[in-house]
Amino acid sequence: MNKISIIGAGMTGATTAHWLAERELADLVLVDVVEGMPQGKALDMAEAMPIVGKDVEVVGSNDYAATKNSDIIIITAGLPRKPGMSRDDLLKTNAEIVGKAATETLKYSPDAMFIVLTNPLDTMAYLTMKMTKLPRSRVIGQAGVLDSARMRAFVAMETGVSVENIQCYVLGGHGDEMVPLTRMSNIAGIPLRDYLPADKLDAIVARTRKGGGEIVNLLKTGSAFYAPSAACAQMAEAILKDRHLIVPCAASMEGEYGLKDMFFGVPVMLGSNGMEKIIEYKLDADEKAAFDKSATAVKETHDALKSLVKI
Ligand code: TXD
Repeated sequence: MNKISIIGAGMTGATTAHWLAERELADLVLVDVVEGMPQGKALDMAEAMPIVGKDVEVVGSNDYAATKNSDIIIITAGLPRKPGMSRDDLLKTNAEIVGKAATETLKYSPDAMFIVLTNPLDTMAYLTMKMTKLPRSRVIGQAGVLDSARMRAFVAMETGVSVENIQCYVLGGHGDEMVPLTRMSNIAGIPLRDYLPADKLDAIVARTRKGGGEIVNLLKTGSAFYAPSAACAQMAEAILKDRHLIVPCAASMEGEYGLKDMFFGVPVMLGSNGMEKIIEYKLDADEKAAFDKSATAVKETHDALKSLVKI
């Protein structure tokens, strides 16, 4: 059986474990700093396995040693912003948490792939690669699968067509400047722009960009977790099953799309070698401008990180 360890057993971490257990994809370890919590959630999930008929071990721990020999490490550990805390304060705190999680788990699982979820996403994935010094194929950030799924869900709600027929590609940084590529998106092969009137499509694009905020406003405490964790599970499955699945993820850029020394949301191929390939779309002038704007925003956060933490 494969082994996946999830660092941070909060809303996204525990729900990722839930989706993965249902797929009987790997034995699972939940690690958190809160005493008893990962153990309790893991035990509860393990007790559900007889009901769903899956032979999966689920254990919780406060010790990174429990992650030994994992095939995949998923990092969701982090703090949300508290009153009085600046974005830079949060950046520094989460950088310490994510940096430690990445370097500690790597000691126990030197061959693992890393999927990063903690915000600010692109920058935390960048930090993970820098701190672990791993090749870029082994560090992938989750954002685009989620953002694209949100857009697909909104198109399905608008049209009544099955979500399976709807393909959408949301690229760029995981922030307000993300780039929903409507030209590449389609319903059963029909370009979205031909299927939907412009005003409806514009509304879907705007809603996608603010998709995270919409959930935060509704929940009042905490942020989205079902869809983000489903996205992590899909990425982990693509790697373990060597699917060569093309999905938008945050990847380390080495000249693709004219970008370097940064993580950015682009279509990648996921298989047993991790991030196996970056797919380069031919962008038109408007798309390129939107890409550049988003890249500038991501770079700013990368630069803020570099001024706070030595990497
Ligand atoms: O698309 C995306 N990338 C995102 C990102 C979608 C949803 C959530 N996104 C971000 O993931 C969010 O902004 C946060 O930065 C992370 C985790 O979100 P989640 O909703 O799971 O937060 P919780 O429920 O607060 O869980 C975080 C857990 C919590 O249990 C802490 O005790 C734990 O992280 N934590 C730690 N675990 C291990 N080790 C350390 N050091 C640690 N510090 C905190």
